Amino acid sequence: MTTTRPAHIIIVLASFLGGLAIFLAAFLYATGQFGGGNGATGPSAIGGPFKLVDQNGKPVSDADMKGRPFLIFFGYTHCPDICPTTLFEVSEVLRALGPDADRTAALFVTVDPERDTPAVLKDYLSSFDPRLRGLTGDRPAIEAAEKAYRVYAKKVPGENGDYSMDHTALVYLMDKQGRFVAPFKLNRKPEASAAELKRYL
Ligand SMILES: [Cu+2]
Repeated sequence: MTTTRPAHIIIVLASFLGGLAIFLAAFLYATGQFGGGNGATGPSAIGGPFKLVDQNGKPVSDADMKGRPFLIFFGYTHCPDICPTTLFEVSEVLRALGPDADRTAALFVTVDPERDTPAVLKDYLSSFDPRLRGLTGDRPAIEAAEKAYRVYAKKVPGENGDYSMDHTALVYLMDKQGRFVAPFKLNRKPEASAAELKRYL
């Protein structure tokens, strides 16, 4: 008879804690402090509309990506280490994909549009796989893309008016419908990364 009461309290407590956990996860996600990981990442939480131009001045929007899985990551050409390394690794994945690379896309979106014009991106990307597309746009267009992909980017002043950019360095894997799948792992053989990407073709 008395056993129902503690059980009831436990259920109430459990649902309260569950609710709290969901709220916390949503809060961290919304504020961009959630670094990824499986389970808590909703399918539509990352990704959304963007309207930018590539290194050849050609308009590129989320609608152009429909029907193909793609990788998208944010950075800037003056980045000292992470961006060039990521661009190199993604180039290796595109090479490993062979002809299938044409059925995917790899988008490098600048967080520094003031310096990264299409011409600057074109010159910079000439050192990497030619199928990489560098995207830029005006400040509001870049900020809209950053917001859609929950990307953090902030200017850090340096010497003599120079500056660097702090930014989210995750590579996102998006499916054919433009939905977020998972952060894309690059610390493995390019063939393994290519095989994962192929599963979404
Ligand atoms: Cu970078």
